[in-house]
Amino acid sequence: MINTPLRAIGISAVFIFLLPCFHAMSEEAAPAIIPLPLSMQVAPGAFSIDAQTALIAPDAAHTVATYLALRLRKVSGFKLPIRTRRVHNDSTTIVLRLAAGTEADTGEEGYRLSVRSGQVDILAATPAGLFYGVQTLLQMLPPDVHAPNPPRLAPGELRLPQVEIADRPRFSWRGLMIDVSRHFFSKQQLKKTIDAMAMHKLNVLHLHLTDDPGWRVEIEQYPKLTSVGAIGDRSNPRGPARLFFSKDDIRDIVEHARQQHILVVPEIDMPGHAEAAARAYPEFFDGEKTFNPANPDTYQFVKNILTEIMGLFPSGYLHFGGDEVRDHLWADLPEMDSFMQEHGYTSLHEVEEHFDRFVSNFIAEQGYTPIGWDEVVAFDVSPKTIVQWWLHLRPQARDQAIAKGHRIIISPTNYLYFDYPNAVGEPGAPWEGNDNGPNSLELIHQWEPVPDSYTEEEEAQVLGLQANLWTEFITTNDYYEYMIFPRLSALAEIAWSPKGNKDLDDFKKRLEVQCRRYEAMHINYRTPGEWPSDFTYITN
Ligand code: TNX
Repeated sequence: MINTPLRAIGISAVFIFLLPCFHAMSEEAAPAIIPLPLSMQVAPGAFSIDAQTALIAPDAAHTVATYLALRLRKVSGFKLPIRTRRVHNDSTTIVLRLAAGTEADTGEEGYRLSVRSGQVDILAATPAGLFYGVQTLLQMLPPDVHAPNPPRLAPGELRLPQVEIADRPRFSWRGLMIDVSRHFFSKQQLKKTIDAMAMHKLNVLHLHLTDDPGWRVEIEQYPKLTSVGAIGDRSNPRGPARLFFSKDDIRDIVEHARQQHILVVPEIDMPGHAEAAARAYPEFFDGEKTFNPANPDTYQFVKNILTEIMGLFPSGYLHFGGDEVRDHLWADLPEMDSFMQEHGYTSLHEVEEHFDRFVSNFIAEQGYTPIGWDEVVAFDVSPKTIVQWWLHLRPQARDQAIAKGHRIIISPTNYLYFDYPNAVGEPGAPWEGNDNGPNSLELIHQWEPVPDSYTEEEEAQVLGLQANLWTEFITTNDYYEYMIFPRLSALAEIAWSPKGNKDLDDFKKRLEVQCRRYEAMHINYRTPGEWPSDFTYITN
């Protein structure tokens, strides 16, 4: 009787005494990794990177080892040697191993990461898997490791907690689209975006290169596409500047992305959303902003452009748009009647189908995978076409694509449109009558993108997820980053981490560290729950 309360006091005293230590230990013990790995066991102990640490990597892993060595050199000044095998006087080693047999448990992009006191092991089936293991390793170090020019860390700060991680992505397509037509964003800004994507283990950068306000990519056979079509943007239609990427710029962006296992997928939007090209070559258009499908020469024009684009983007994917083909003047074209008669068409719907089928088949015949916005599902396009579902009010389009056997990418407006506001009253696309979010960080993180009703086979047709940054209203780099970050962290987590209950509180705790990383990267992220009142943005 007397013992009980005393014992209780004794026990709680021990707990009160120990709690801070446990806390401190668990802080070191649970690194803030975004996206959350599939499994992670943490134990007391650590691995310290110092001037004596060696990187061990076979030839096929050399590129990833060089990347890691460079990142570590920037923060430490250490020139860590890279060797193909251990030598006996190596004191501590970081071993990168490629083993084809591991594919069964890591998948193509997964990895295992083990940190013990004297050795770190990263094991994967592919260099991409090793690269993601390295990204996880970097997130275990202080946030400054992510700075473009990091300050030198003090010796002892390069400590990795002892962990065993097994990780692999849920989806193979983890993308972000940037619209460089409505407003142009520089090569430097795209490279900065690519670096941030790599930290999040995202792997597709989709560039919306053409639209009504501007044509943003050099095409040698049709120089007016940029000398005329690249003038101005949505805020300043008359320019004066020509804003576009030269072929060298594109090669530079593609290479920067490739080094970080990111594919750059070009979009040439057609037959609609093409006013910039129509200003340059009106002979292939309907008098306004839509390609003229009744002119036989239009098809050669399209083929020549797409051939140059494929030469420039080795990703193997080409997005041909196909969205919002409306307000065209096809019915007024003098050659339309005979075109329809010749093909036995009775509606302009069939004419649009004719065009989309031609373009998707041409892309597929060249060995590229065509991609179209979900409008194309209404047509008999190449079965190889990946359908990108965006119209959240039309889930039938998504389901129809699945039923027709297409692979799909999920990017509905009400979750993954990063041009939509984060919260009510905040900056974002102010489309009137549009269902405009808000697409909050929390909403995205808690969303299950694949309908429950899908069978396993249907789910396998879902390639993955993509967020889209349309830029009608986004005029500055600061605004652009404010809309992307930190929502990109939520996107990464639903695209990479396993299906199932996602712990929002835990995510938000990890996000605090992620925001320190954003600061190190000079990213103008939105502080969750706040936005600066002096922010200037267009509202119409
Ligand atoms: C719809 S999504 C569009 C874009 C706009 C966007 C604005 C899609 C395929 N078409 O042209 O920029 O909405 O949110």
